[in-house]
Amino acid sequence: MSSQEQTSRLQVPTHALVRAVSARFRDAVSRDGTAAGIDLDRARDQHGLYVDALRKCGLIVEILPAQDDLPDACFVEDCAVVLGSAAMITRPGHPARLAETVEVEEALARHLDLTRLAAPATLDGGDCSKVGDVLYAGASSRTSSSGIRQLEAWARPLGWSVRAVEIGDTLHLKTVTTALGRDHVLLTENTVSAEHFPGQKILGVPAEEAYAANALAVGDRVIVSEGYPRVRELVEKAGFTILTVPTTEFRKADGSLTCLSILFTSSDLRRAR
Ligand code: CIR
Repeated sequence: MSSQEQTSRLQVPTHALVRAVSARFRDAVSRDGTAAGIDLDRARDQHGLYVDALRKCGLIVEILPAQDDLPDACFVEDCAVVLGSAAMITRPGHPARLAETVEVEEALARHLDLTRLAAPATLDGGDCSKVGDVLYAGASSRTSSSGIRQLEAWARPLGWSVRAVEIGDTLHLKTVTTALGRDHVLLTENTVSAEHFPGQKILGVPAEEAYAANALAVGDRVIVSEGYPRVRELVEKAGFTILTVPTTEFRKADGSLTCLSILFTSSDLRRAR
């Protein structure tokens, strides 16, 4: 791996791409039909607080307008996987979400070198987790084996190894584990094996706080969902600075913190360095 690649891997992101909440957010995909109970005003307030937290982490936030005919479109994470100055535009695994990539691709093209996942493969960004120098890919109902093969063919020349992890009927890999950086990983107990993550300090999330295993790290700051004291304590004790954001309405649509943004370092800034 070149030193430039190593630098980009360690880079703290400078930008976040998000998309405002659809007026039809109550029609979002949800396994237990809970999205029907979303309070739209509250969801929009919570999205605003999320954007505030991203800014407090020092990120420049680009907000795409809501797309009312795409109820799940605020969950932009699933539309792209970013590695340094490159991004793969995905094909989300739920058919109702396939059209969500169009505006995300337009926005990221201004900053990153793009590759598109080819049909009929599918892959959700929520299944992709960068830990150290490994890109983990959840083999889920949304991410196909051919999607993971394409991910690997794209990521390997960029200096990443890809490791597939079977996640059973969990929605996404990042539903149960997120990397915080500095060799720390949040992992819900009794889900995927900690042996997948050699050399990492595992912060075991108890079942009653499983939802909060999805946290969003930006450098030394970590955004944690409000109302999960054990996870907050775990992350704080590991030396990170905590920001909390309420996410009750996104949870009703099976979404959590990482799902709501794509973090990247702008190529404009890279050029200026
Ligand atoms: C879905 O089922 O696709 C959305 N309602 C939730 C997606 C959450 N995204 C994520 O975890 N990356």
